[in-house]
Amino acid sequence: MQQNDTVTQLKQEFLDSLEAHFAVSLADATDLQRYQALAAVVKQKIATKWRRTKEDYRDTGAKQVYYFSIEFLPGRYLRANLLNLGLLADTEQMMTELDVDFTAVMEAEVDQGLGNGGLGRLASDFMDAMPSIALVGNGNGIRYRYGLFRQAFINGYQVEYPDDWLKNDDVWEVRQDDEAQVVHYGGNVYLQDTPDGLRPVYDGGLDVLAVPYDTGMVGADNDVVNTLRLWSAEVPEGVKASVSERSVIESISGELYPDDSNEEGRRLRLRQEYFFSSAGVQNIIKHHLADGYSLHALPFQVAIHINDTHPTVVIPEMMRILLDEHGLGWEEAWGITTRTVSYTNHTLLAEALERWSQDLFAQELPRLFQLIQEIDRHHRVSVASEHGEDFAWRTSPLQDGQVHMARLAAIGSHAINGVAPLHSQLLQDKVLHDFYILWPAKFSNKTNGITHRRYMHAANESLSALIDTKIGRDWRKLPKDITKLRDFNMDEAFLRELAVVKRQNKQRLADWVSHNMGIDINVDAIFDVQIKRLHAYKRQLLHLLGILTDYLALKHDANAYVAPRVHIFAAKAAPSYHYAKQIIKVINEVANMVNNDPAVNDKMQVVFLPNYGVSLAELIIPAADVSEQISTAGKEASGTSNMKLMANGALQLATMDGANIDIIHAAGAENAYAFGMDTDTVYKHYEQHDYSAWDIYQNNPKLHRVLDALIDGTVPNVQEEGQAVFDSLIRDNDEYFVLGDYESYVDTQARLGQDYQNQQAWTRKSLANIAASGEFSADYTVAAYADEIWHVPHNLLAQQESK
Ligand code: 7GP
Repeated sequence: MQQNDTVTQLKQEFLDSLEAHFAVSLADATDLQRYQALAAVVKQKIATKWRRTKEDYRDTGAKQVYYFSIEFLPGRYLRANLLNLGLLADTEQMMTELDVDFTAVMEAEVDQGLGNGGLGRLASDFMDAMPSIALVGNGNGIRYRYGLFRQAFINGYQVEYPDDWLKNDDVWEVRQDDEAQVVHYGGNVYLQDTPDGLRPVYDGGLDVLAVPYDTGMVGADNDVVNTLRLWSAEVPEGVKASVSERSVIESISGELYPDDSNEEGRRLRLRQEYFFSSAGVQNIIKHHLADGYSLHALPFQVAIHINDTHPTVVIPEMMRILLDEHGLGWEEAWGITTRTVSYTNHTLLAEALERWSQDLFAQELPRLFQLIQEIDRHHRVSVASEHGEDFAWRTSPLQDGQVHMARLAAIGSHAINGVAPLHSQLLQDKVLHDFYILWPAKFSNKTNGITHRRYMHAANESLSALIDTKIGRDWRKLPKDITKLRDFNMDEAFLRELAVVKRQNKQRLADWVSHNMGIDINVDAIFDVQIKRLHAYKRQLLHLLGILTDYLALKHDANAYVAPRVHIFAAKAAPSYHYAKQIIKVINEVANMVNNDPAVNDKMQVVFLPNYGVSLAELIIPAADVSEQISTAGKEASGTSNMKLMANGALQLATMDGANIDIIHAAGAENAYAFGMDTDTVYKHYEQHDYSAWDIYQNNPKLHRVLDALIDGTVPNVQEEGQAVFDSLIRDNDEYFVLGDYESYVDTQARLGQDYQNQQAWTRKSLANIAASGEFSADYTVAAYADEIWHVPHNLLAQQESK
């Protein structure tokens, strides 16, 4: 009865909203109008909780967490918000009653793509987890005018179009003019003796107004709504800016720098980093003081977390404010700063550890540079006596004309963590080893997590509902409860139902592919999925060599045994990452060749879905049978698609890297397909220089033939790209050991293909993965940050106990 009331009320609100906003009836409204009208209704429901949450935080003086991240990758909000508000089912019913295609309405929302990949999506998963466990945590980032580019393929090449995500306005955000902050760049700075001590005097430079746009982050089934604050760069009021000055200023929040792990950002990127760091810290301190707290209370009232090194300038910026604006002494300011800031590292790739030229840094941020010099001096003095000059040298923020951001982050924070056990170990043992010697207690591991709400409850409603029928609904609140599903692994009827759900999800994806790409894929085949940024270390290439192996086997002998597979790729390559784009071209040409060859067609197909993003992930993941997590061991910090895919019942085909290890352990080795070199072997090869791609090529005739196919015209239209791939593997000795893992990969694929033929046994393995996925919930991850790093309360345990 009550449900019907909610549906009736929602219906009225929705129709009223359509009329109020657009003066249209439902029948005449476009999907976009329907979306915007419904979103406005939802926003209204969020608003009250949001206001109350803010008031509550202020009144109780709760310690606040601020998660600083240069990327957030929220995807669409409507469905996730409805789910968390407990209104998704009612809304679906309302739409059915109104005879409206709800999917089309939801798809009218553009994906907010203000991030590149794992790091940005993790930040958004945390934004979902924090309010859901009643944790006082806010996001702080940049409101890029243009998100990551929209990807299309033309002749198999990646083409990048601007992602104009604000074209139709963003329904969810609220502009907060009275919270704006001025951020200063460049000019000259000199120190003047004043009665209060040395004070900087600024001469020239550029003032930029940072205007925040806030979005409510809705907790699941509670009354908590936290804030994601994204800053936009504008010309300060009253400043006469020339056209070119204006464009310099606006470019600061103009577009997401298409950087992911290895591309170098330059001047604009540094400006962006300072922009949201400075605006955020200034604003936090302003409120802290306005609420009546002393600066010394900062570490007790505020935790600032820096998501990788991009916001590291938070550290010298905080020092600047405490010293220059509030006259604190160095030691007290340093104590406050380091006790407030904590740092997560997300990468082991040496080339991805941020470094800035000191000249550039000093030009753009002259006062901060002075402060970093001072931090550097203090650091050297404090470590040299015990550890020697050499040690001081290689741990100093300033070395060889560069500013080393990871070092600054390690020195200026009280906690440093990696994102999976192996990764955290490697940080301690290798990448940040010197800092581990200095401060072992700063180091910890916080294994990444995902939000099952978005990736499972919402994206895979039929699976979630089926699970409810077996173990009730508690697991939706307490993800680890999903292990109860293990009791049903001999329940044949249940296994059949699971298989039916998987098949429906595969059909849904197949419909999308057919509609958008004009390719009809075989839903009886294994959906073999690799979805992630295109990067050499992630080795999409290894997957491709496997495909070519099957292809050549079938061409040679039409009866060769190859389990039918649809190979599904989705990935963006950074626009300046030439090699990654060449790999895309080769995959697309192989796809073309395979898909148009009737001789192999019933056994294999290859599709590369364009414009990978959160919404596409939500469609692909529920449909996956196999999750390819095949990075070179020791290179992938954690991975998170691995967790999403396991939760949806895909089996991992994986190297022992990042969180793959933990997933395999949780699901049971017999329910995954591990292969390839481990980290020790990889490191030994690097150290002993004993790896020879050439020898492998010469000694493995099958692989030899596959590689030749890239350069002898077998794969058409890839003269240049096929050669580039070949050269990187053979001439440049295959930095990521693609060939070293080839044999093991194809053998494991063959075994997997055999196993798939026994549907029941396969589904049982799939069930084991789903049942083990609970521990990878971001709710637990965030709770661990809260308990061990931020020291703020949450109610995850309370939920567990009250059960
Ligand atoms: C990624 C890591 O590559 C991935 O392994 C991890 O799961 C994810 O962060 C979340 O921790 N890194 C990035 O996306 C990135 O931009 C550059 O790293 C610092």
